Amino acid sequence: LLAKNQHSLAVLGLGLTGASCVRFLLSKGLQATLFDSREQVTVPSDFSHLNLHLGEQALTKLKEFSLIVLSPGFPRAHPMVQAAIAAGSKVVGDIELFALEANAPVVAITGSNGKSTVTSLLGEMAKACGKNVAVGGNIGVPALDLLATNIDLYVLELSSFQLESTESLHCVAATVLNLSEDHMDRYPSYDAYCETKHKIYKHAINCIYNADDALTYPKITASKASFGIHSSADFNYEANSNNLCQNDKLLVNSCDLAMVGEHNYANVLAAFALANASGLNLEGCAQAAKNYQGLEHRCQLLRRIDDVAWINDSKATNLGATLAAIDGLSSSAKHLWLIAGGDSKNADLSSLSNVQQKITGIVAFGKDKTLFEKLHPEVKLVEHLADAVAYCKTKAQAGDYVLLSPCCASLDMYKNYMARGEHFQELVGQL
Ligand code: UMA
Ligand code: ADP
Repeated sequence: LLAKNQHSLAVLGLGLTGASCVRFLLSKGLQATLFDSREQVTVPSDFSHLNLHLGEQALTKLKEFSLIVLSPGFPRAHPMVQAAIAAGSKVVGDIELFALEANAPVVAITGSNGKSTVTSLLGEMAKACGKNVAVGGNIGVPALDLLATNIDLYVLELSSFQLESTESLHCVAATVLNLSEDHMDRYPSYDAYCETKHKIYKHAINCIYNADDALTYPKITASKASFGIHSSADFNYEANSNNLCQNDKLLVNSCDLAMVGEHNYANVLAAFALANASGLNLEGCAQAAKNYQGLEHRCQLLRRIDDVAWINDSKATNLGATLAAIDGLSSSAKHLWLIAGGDSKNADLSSLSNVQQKITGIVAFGKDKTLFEKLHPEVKLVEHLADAVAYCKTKAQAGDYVLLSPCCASLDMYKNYMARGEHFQELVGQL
C-alpha cells in the first residue's frame, strides 16, 4: 500500500490520530497533504513543510488524492469523502496502516462498554507475565505511535470508527465485549453499528465473545472462547462462591478485586480469556487482576461526606454504561441519586425507565436534559453540573449514593468526559 510513489497521499483530520499518521508516513519517507475541516488548527512545527488545507471548502480537493488516511472522528459518510471514494480514492484509517506494519502479535478489543478497562487490565496482565507490551488505540496513544521493534504483544482498544476503515488487521485474539446503542448519530441503523464492531473478528485466530450477549457471537469460523456472568461460558462466574473460573478452575475470587459491579467481573473474565488465547500464564494474570485498581471516571468513589458516597462515572457516555452502574451500585445504596445529561447522540434512552425503582431521583443537565423528564417520576432539570451537585447535597442522606453517570457524551459542555469528571471531582471536593 505504501510503496514509494504508488499513491498521492492525504491525511484528513489533524488531531492525535492524524498527527501520528503524518509522523509514520514521514518515517517512511512519504509526504502527505494535510486536511482538516476546521479553519483554525495548530499544526506541529515538524509538519510545517507539508501542504495544508483547512476548512470545509478545501475538502473538495480530497478527490485528487489516491490514498486518504482518515481520522476516526471524521465521518466516512461525509459527502467529500464519499465523492473521493466515488472518484477512485482509497480511504484507510490509522489501524489499517498499523496492521500492515506491526510484526508482533496483536490483541484487539472493542464493544460498546468496558473497552478501556479490559485493554488496560490485559496490558497489566501481560506486564505481570514479563512481556514487553504496548497498549494503545482508542484508549489514548494512537496505535502507530506504539510501533517498535522490541514489542512482544500489542494490546489495542478499537472503536467502531476505527474499525470502519480497517480491513487487514490479523489478531491473535479479538473480542466484541458487549453491544448496546452508541454513536447512533454516525450510523444509519443499530445493525450497521453492530456489523462494524464485528469487523474485529475478520482475520482473528481466536474470537472471544460474551456468552450473555448474543449480539457479540462471532459469525465466522475460527477458534472461539466465551466469557459470561449469567450463561454457561468457558470463563465464568459462580455467584455462590464469588469465584471467577476457567471452566471449573479458580482464577480469582471477586472479593479480591478492587473493581465493583458484575459488569467488571465480566471485564476481568474477558481479559483472562484474551490472555489465555494470547498464551499468557494465567497465574501471573490473576496477580495482576488482584492488583488492578480500575480507571478514573469509571464508577470511581471520590469521597464520602456525612456517609454519602459521591461517585464519578463520567465515562458513562451511553445508556449501557449507565445501566451497568445503576445495576452494580443500587443494591449497596440506601437511595441512589443519578446525575445525568449532555449530548445523547440521538440515543433512545427509554429503557432507563425500566430501572426506575432502583433510582430515587434524577437530576438532569446539559443539551438533552429534557429527554430524562419522562423516564422517572422525580426528575429535576438544572442548567449546570454545579447546580446538580448543589441539589443532590440538599437531598442525599446518610447511606445514600450520588452517582454522576451521564448516559450522554460531554461535548455540549466540556472538552471531553475527563474534563466533565474532573469538574465533578472539583465540585465534590468543595462540599
Ligand atoms: N475533524 C474534522 N472534521 C470532523 C471531525 C474531526 O476535521 O468532522 C478533525 C478535527 O478538527 C481534529 C481531528 O479531526 O483536527 C480530530 O480527529 P479525531 O476526532 O479523529 O480525534 P483524535 O484526536 O485523532 O482522537 C482519536 C479518537 N477520537 C475519536 O474517535 C473521536 C480518540 O478516542 C483516540 O483516543 C485517539 O484517536 C487515539 O487513537 C476518543 C473518543 O472519544 C477518546 N473515542 C470515541 C469513544 O470512545 O466513544 C470513539
Ligand atoms: P469504553 O472504553 O468501552 O468506553 P470503559 O472501560 O472506559 O469502556 O468504561 C466506560 C463506561 O462503561 C464506564 O461508565 C464503566 O463503568 C462502564 N462499563 C465498564 N465495563 C462495562 C461493561 N462490561 N458493561 C457495561 N458497562 C460497562
